[in-house]
Amino acid sequence: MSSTRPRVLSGVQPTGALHLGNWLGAIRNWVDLQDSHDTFFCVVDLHAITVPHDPARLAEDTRSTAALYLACGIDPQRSTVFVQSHVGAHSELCWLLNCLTPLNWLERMIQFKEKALKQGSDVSAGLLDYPVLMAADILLYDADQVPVGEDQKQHLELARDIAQQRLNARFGPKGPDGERMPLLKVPEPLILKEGARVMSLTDGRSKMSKSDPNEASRITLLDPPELITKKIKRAKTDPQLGLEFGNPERPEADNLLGLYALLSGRGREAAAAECASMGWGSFKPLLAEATVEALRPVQQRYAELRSDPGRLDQVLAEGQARAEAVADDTLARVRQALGFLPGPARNR
Ligand code: AQP
Repeated sequence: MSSTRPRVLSGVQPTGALHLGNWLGAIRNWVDLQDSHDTFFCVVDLHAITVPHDPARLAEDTRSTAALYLACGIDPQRSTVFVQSHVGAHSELCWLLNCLTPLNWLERMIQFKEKALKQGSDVSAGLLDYPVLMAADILLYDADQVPVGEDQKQHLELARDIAQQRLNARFGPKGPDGERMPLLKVPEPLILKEGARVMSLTDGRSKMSKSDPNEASRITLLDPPELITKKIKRAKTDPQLGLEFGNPERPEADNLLGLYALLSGRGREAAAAECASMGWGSFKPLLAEATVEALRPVQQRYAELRSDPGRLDQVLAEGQARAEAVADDTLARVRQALGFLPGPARNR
């Protein structure tokens, strides 16, 4: 890990079994980033309780998510892998940022409106506050870049506004000419390559999601081969022969062909040529086989990791220590800039 590399931070919520969207849209890209970036990956368990959650599942989902990061190729020697709630600075910076963030900035967040709508009257203040916690996650690590999908662009923009307009412009240390200098780094979005959006197997127009009540809508990374084959067999299709990309009338063809291109390793052009005149009945077994084969090594590594819980605990403890070293430093800078009296243990 070299400190001269741009730093990135990202995470997934432990809100259930990770699926192909989480893998192809996020974690697979993180694996490549390890070659070029200083990488921090956390399991964002504090975010997971912004919607109703089951305490009996949270710890298990947190462990399985962390184990899947490693099974997918995140290397704890090269990346800092940790659990968000293990680093207290996330909650504390979130509070400080809360007090500086205008309420109406949060009220216009699209994800809040969508998720709030789904929950009816039982919407927590935490759901509204989700993007401020996300801003704290990012800003604590002086991240240069944040990998974002379409759905998270607005939240990153908010994190940038909080850093720039509410912290740096108001509380940044004054330079010799009286101008304010940056207190926090303002992160840039890192737009990632193809595979960014995987759609539901039962509706090609909505994204594959952990919270979709219909389990047939997603393939999880731990689904056994028979279940993968069954889900693909039942996936929604259309009456047309031949698979193709980019036809707005055929979102399922676009999605499933995209999955085949990625999971088989053939790439989009070769996959499109191979399947251009193929019927669904021939295509689906091909996609099922490619999916099973792509997930096989991930599932093998996952089983190994889960059979040795001490190893995962050790990775997370080391990750916590490395993350805390950076996060506590940033928090101390912000506390000082905001005028807090240092406590005895914070005498810096
Ligand atoms: N369908 C998807 N296609 C591509 N990328 C996806 N991601 C999620 N779904 C897809 C990416 O996975 C990362 C972590 O997501 P998250 O768990 O923090 O939250 P999410 O985006 O809300 O994912 P889900 O599965 O839809 O979870 P629930 O249902 O719990 O809200 C992010 O980088 C995301 O872009």
